Amino acid sequence: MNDAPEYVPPKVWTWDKPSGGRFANINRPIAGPTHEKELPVGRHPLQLYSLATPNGVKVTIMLEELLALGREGAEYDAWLIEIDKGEQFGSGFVAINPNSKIPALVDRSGPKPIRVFESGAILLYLAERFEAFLPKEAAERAECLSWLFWQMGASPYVGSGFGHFYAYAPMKIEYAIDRYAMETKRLLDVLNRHLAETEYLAGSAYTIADMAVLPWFGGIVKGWVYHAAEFLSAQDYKNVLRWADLLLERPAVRRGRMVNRTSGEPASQLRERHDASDFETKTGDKLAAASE
Ligand SMILES: N[C@@H](CCC(=O)N[C@@H](CS)C(=O)NCC(=O)O)C(=O)O
Repeated sequence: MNDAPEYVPPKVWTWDKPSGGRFANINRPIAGPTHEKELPVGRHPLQLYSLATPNGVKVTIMLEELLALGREGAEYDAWLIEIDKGEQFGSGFVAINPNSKIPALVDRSGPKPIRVFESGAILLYLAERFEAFLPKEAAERAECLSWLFWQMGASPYVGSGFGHFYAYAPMKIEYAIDRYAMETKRLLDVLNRHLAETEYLAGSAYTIADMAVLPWFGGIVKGWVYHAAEFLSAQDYKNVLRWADLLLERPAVRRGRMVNRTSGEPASQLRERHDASDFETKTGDKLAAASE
């Protein structure tokens, strides 16, 4: 029995108190900038403004994969946007993403800078621009785009639904956790059944669909997203685990996961990336040793 008084919604909702929970300080019901702040610009053609959340990591994995493939035009500066400090609401960031969410990319290789926001759009933009990781053949391309957009539609149930109520909400609400755990498990089962039939999501080739899905659903089964692997019985999703392990062997995936990371093992954190050599010299452990 829950003895808390039942919440009766008023006729009109108003923003009169903080909502509580992990991100209460940055949640607000209006868009637009909260302060003036220009974005820094580095020397490379691509400027990424991000953080190593599952949505951010998709793009850094793609950029590292493109560089590993020898696409020199994919050299990039990765600037850190600390969302818990509200940096996504600075005027410069809002100008490149009116939705105030990481990741956002600016391609400065042409006569006019091109902004791209939404991680799925960024992956597609890069795949088309560099002709990589997006199949050309119609059926495989359709499969790749289907799984890419599946991820974009599915992850809010995992993040804003399951993750929010399981890990971040100020109180544990059984109804909400049940509702979103059920949906997250259903999504994992969709993936697990598909990966019983195919090596990668779009078939025999590794594509942007794998890069998009790995940080969320690979993260759930490997336990680094919301530490919920046991709660969701991750061991049952054997094909998802097989596929996640296959991707995690890729050096570019490992590097991509380090960029703009601000937590975890210091050796796994490269807060900003401005050169390929930064992975050797600028990780958290190296910076700490250098300052001793
Ligand atoms: N659909 C967007 C979602 C991006 C998103 O939710 N980003 C989060 C971090 S994972 C964020 O920037 N949150 C800041 C905020 O909500 O103020 C995408 O895939 O790019």
